[in-house]
Amino acid sequence: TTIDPKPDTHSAAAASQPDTIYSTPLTQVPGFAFDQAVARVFPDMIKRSVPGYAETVAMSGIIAGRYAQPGSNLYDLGCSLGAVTLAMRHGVRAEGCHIIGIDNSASMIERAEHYVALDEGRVPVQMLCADILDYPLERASVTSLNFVLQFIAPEQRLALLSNIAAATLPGGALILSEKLCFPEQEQRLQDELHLDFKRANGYSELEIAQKRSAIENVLIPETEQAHVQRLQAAGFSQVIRWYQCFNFVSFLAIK
Ligand code: GEK
Repeated sequence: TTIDPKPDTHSAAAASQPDTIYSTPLTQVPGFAFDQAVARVFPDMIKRSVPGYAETVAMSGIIAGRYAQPGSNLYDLGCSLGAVTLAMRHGVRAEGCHIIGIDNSASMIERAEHYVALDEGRVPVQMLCADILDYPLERASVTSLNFVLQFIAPEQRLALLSNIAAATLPGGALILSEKLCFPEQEQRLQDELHLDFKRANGYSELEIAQKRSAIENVLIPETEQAHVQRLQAAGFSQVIRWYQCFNFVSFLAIK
């Protein structure tokens, strides 16, 4: 696999506006939603909030290079602006593959289509505004859930993973990136480091506090053990943690 040398002038990351959504005091902080305001600042927001995000995106391209099978589909579920979609597009080497990005935020998909149109990759890409909980998947060789399962209601997570596993070809892969939670003592250490990361990226204490209250009950993290057990119960035979940066991890699950 060669790294694409083209300068990053068209991508969502290059075009992003700064995230100032929680910079002024709000009398009541509404629950977090992937609306137009968020879509507009999304690359800046996720880069400054999720340690290791850039690596999980870039390595999705490498993993797609190894696991994509000829004539199969690659899915980017909860694709937001399509960062993983495009990384996969440039990593795939097998012939006859299709990449499908799905997100239920119309604001995200509208922008994602724009970035896909600017990208010069040759693998066919389709961006769809749909709910990943009821979209039929088929002939999947590589599927990405890059920081998405954490936003799905916990009682629906096993059904989603089981659908993905059932649609995955033998030897196919799921990349699952998540914010984790830990036993009490480790939780405190990991939280501190994550907060330091946000401060180092220019978020104020007010922004951090208001975002925290907006995301509570919307982003529900689980332990590594819960994730690994559920991936196995869903039908994946091998699960490894290939990446971790503080409280953010990525698993590779093979059918
Ligand atoms: C990236 N993967 O850049 N159906 C479809 N989409 C959904 C659903 C659902 N039921 N629930 C949430 N989403 C991306 C980043 S962001 C992560 C993913 C974050 C979508 C939601 O609209 C949002 O775009 C995405 O999942 C989560 O690699 O913001 O921390």
